[in-house]
Amino acid sequence: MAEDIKRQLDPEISVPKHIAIIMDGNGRWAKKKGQPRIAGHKEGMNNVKTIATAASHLGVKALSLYAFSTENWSRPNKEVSFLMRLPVDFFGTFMPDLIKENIKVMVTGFTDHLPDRTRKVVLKAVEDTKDNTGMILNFAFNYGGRAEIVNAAKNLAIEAVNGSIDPNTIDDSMFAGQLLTNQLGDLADPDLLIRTSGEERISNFMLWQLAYSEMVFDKTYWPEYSVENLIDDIKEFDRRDRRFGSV
Ligand code: V07
Repeated sequence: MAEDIKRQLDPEISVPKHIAIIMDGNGRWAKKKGQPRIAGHKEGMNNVKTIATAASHLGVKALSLYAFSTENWSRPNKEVSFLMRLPVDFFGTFMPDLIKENIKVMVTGFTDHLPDRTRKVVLKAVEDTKDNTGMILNFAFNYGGRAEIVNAAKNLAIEAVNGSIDPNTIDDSMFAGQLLTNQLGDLADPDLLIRTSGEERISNFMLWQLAYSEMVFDKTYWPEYSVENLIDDIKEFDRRDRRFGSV
């Protein structure tokens, strides 16, 4: 299986180490099929399994998925509670495959205010896969880019006030050390951002980390985004990377 997927990609092609995806178009996909929005979310969750497995087989080192933003709390209550059950569903069915694939689950986001059951399930998945050495599957969950930057600034301000750092020594790397993605080490910054469904914005996702990333906007709705789409987007990344490298 891993070899099957890998063979679809020319070995000359450079695979991004860290791919980040804004999984957009779930609601519109459902609408197109005359189904409720939550049907789109459910189908979108199933597609996370397909794409995460393929990315792992293609040799991606980290895959970050924007699952829930700090702004999504303003959606209707019913939709929010459905979304909060998706991680429970996800790990309930996909945990054995994650273990088999040697995938390490991480979460980037503010996990303290999540519903109890959701928080527990997510933290357990992180704990249960912490010694895995394969691809990092990083869920941006209750994440917001500005909130992350504000949080980093606050941490440094506190340290400056209590005297443990000299504010004049604050630089890029010290700042990055306070961001939630610091746990990803040298994989913190995505090489490639993909947004599905044709929207061309970053919507508060990884504002700091995307500073130098290639961005590919794919027209496919997330529930229909296939391994072939992923491979096409990696090829587009490779073409840009080559142009850049040849100057
Ligand atoms: C969600 C499915 C994917 C498309 C985007 C909207 C709906 C997987 C998760 C998830 C999150 C954390 C985690 C494990 C799985 C998820 C939400 C929505 C809120 F640790 N898919 N998915 N979470 N959708």
